[in-house]
Amino acid sequence: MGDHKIIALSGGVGGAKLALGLSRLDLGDRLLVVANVGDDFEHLGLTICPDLDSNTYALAGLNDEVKGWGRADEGWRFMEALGEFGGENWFNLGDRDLALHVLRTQALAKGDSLSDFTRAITSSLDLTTHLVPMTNDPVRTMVQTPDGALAFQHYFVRDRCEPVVTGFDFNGIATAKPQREFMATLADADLQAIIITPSNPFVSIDPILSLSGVREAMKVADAPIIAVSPIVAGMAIKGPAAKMMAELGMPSTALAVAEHYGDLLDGFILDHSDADQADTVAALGIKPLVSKTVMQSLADREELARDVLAFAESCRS
Ligand code: FO1
Repeated sequence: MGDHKIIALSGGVGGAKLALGLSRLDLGDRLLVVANVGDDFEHLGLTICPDLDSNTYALAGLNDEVKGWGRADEGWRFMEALGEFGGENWFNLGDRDLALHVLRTQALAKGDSLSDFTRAITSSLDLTTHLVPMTNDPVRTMVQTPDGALAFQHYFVRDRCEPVVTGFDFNGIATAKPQREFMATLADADLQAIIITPSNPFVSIDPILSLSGVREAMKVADAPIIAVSPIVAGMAIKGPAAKMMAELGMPSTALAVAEHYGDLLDGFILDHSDADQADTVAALGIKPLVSKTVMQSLADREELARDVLAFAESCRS
């Protein structure tokens, strides 16, 4: 293979799992993972970047598989002390995880970009996969509810995804510049595939697609655009995607996700349990592939990654 390049658009848990699978296919530094930053927020004076961190920890094998976020082998003594002093303890920061937030806050304060800092961390972890934020500029997802707008982490963690969702705003999106390496790779003649990982379409993928120039650049890119459904048999593997779809008046189906991404897609991968929706996906002009999209083991992650790349190849020809 030439130095074909692959871009994976990733949010939290689901995206990070597929990113890890892709990173194990000997793609070396030809894999670029672009992480959502809409979940980021300032908390206790720290800049927290959950989706960048989920992808960093997953790629480095440091992630907590049970919680789906943060690090394995974690301690919570900081949180205990914080609680004892009456500090805000609704957002759990592990003792090891805290180091990343403190260093990031320090780096940003001295003028480093989020990309610079992320590169410093991934190289300190000897990662060959390139991981970049979708932008270096601040973008903050606001969740609209009947009782007003909620900052994303207030919706997702503090309020446990209970509020009814009526829509989303991505504060800062109009002026945020897409990350340089991301846009350069989209324009790269050797680009082999653009993968929309099985992350939440609304709060993980849409912020990336909403950056100015990104949709246009993806449409003119030489590579096929493949999405993996985050919905399996009407449910999200993890997180509020299915609940959001129901509240937005959409069916909570893989097909509805394909329709959401619409004419951006060349291919869409559904799980075996949703094989009956493949024909309707095809009728949208999107090539369907039925595969095993639920990733429990490391082998599942690698298998799906291989399927995605083979499918992209078949969509290209
Ligand atoms: N998610 C939770 O449900 N509860 C938490 O206390 C929590 C803490 C946390 C700390 C650091 C971090 O990087 C992620 C954390 N998450 C937590 C997950 C986070 O809210 C989500 O990963 C994303 O924002 C959505 O994918």
